[in-house]
Amino acid sequence: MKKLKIGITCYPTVGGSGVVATELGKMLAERGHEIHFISSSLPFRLNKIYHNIYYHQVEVNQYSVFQYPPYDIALASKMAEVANREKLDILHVHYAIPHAVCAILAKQMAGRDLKIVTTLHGTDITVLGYDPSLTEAIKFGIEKSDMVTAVSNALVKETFELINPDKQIETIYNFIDDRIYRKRDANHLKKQFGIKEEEKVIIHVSNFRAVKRVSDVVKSFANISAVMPAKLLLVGDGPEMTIVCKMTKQLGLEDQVMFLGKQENLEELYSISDLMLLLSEKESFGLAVLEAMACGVPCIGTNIGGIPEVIEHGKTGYICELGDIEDISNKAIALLNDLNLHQQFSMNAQEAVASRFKTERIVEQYEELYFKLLK
Ligand code: GMT
Repeated sequence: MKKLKIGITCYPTVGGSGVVATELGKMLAERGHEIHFISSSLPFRLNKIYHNIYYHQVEVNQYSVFQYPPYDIALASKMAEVANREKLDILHVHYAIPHAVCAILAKQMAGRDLKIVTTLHGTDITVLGYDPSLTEAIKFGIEKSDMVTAVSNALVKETFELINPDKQIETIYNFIDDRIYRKRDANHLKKQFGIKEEEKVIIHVSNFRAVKRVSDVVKSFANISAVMPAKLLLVGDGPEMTIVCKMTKQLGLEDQVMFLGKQENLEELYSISDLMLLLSEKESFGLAVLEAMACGVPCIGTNIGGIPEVIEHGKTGYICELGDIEDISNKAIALLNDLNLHQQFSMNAQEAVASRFKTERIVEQYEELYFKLLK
């Protein structure tokens, strides 16, 4: 099999798209391809030296004549420079804007037959798609890419409804590293956190943006903890944190809600959890749900975006309507009270990850797409 040289650009800071882009790069490198990350800082999951992986930092100088530093131009220039020097076959960018648009410019600057693959993760479509000043740029980025993928069927549908690009978009689901995300013995953590044996553990992981509706998680937890001993692990940080802390205090839940902030080794936190809640109002996939499922945690999610494609209602968890706190709480309580059903959901969740979201298969789907393009 021919080994490819692939440039990858993503937002390198904490976030699902950066995680997926980095994990894909790592998996492709393990399969012998040469991977060049081109981004503003080192992707946070590239925390050690990996064979076949190179990193090229985009430097943006601040000149007094510019009101805003020209990041997009600097990125395109770096992409072109790396593409020519390293003889890249493909630029795989995550997000239509600015990354796909930068890649198109880079291809022209490089003057070589560089193929552009763009993966849509949602935020640029669901949020920016509503901003008329950017719609044409997103459409341009999609239409001028050689191939476009999206992380769920729901996102493909939404992209056509909002932007209607003249382009085929293929769904390739997200994946996790199945060697890391699996159920493990992490009972020492329960002891460290002071969680009692009889207490049920509910977990929520996000970047605490308003769309994640973390306040709905706390409200649902208030109902759950009213009828059974329970703890809520809130993992992550972001703009809604202050509001959520205030609400926790108002509901008198300070002793039951643990604010853990940004964490690594999430697989250990999932492994001590009995239920995951993701109650977002926008979510093209919900990577945290997949991570939790891989560790055997049943999930309750909202009937939004790609979440119903990840959680199978009545099999690996439940799908509830957005903001329906009563239904969410009732379903959570019933599941946590029924040990047999909980065990079955936990097994189903692990099986679903190993079949529908099988890491190897999904990486192969990207690989097949690259080879198809280069044929
Ligand atoms: O959800 C976020 O706020 C982060 C965002 C991102 O761009 O990193 O996540 C998006 O991409 C993830 C990976 O594909 C998906 O799992 C998330 O569902 C998606 N977020 C939204 O659609 C809001």
